[in-house]
Amino acid sequence: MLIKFKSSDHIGENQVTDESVYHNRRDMLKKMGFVGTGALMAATTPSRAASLSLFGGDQAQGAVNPNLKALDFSAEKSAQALGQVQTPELKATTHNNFYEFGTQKNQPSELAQNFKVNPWQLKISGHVENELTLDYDDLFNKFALQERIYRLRCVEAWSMVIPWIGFPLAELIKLAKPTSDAKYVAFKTLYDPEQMPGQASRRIGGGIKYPYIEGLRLDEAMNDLTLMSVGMYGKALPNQNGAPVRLVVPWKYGFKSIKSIVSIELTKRRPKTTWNILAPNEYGFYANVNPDVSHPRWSQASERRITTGGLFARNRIETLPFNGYGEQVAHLYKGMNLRKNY
Ligand SMILES: Nc1nc2c(c(=O)[nH]1)N[C@H]1C(S)=C(S)[C@@H](COP(=O)(O)O)O[C@H]1N2
Ligand SMILES: [Mo]
Repeated sequence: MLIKFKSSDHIGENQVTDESVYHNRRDMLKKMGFVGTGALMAATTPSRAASLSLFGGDQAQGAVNPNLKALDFSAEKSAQALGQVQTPELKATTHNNFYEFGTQKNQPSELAQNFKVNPWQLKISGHVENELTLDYDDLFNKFALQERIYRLRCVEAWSMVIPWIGFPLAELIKLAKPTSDAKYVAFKTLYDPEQMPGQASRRIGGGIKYPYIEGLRLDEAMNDLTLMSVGMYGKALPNQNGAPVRLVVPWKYGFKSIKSIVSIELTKRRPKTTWNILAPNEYGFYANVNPDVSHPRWSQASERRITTGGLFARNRIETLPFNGYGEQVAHLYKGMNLRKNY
């Protein structure tokens, strides 16, 4: 049975931390002596908070994963301010799709623990005037980081609400200065079978041809919703979620949101994409969330929202066109047949 989700539950998630939360955070940081050191000075509006926090403290998970550093966002509070049901951090970091570290949902959080994400190099190339390479620190310092609370809808019909931290992909692309030949953007995940057991073994990696590749049309890439994420839940990304940098495209099925990116290439032709190569009749290039177009093997009309569960949790919800982000993105597909271009 389908249960309707309150409309207030699916608006405003793309908004960022509200002002009161911002001030609370400032107060907290002030108490800790960070305000005035420059850590918050980049924040011009509540939605534009500063880049890295200077927290040196050992966060609960910091002891487990040396890559996790605290970012200066109060994710929990901002979600409350927006009155939405956020997926618990523990779920979002232990129920993963990252086939390079195994096809079982629990495998990436176990098998990615020693993955080395620093040093890192992300190269932006192709039809650009300004080729550039970002190193690990650039990912956190070159752009003002923002918090974006987005729904993530996997093509397998489960979904989460996750507070990401990152910067719009558009800012990076603008810096690279695309030429008039640039029509698409092609992304590539790291290829390193010594570190990624799924790349070394067909059995562990699900028979995908690696490296994992994805792509967007340039106008999709430039949309403000399209995020380069370096963190979640107020911390740097855990390895299993795509550290040190991953894409988040909230109106498309999760497989478009490619993890641990080493290359972004501006291209003239539409790039090939991993799941489309594997099963073109099941996974298209566009992969816009669409309740009206079933996967050949299951319906996409509803989804299982992963929350805390519990007595009052309404876990089965209707899937919305463009995952509820139609207002921001439907215009990109005007005149297109979305059944054909799935
Ligand atoms: N490189 C790479 N990126 C990937 C995947 C993958 O297997 N490899 N899985 C995708 C899929 S199917 C989903 S649903 C999301 C899951 O992101 P999460 O584990 O952070 O929730 O990552 C996407 N990005
Ligand atoms: Mo997915």
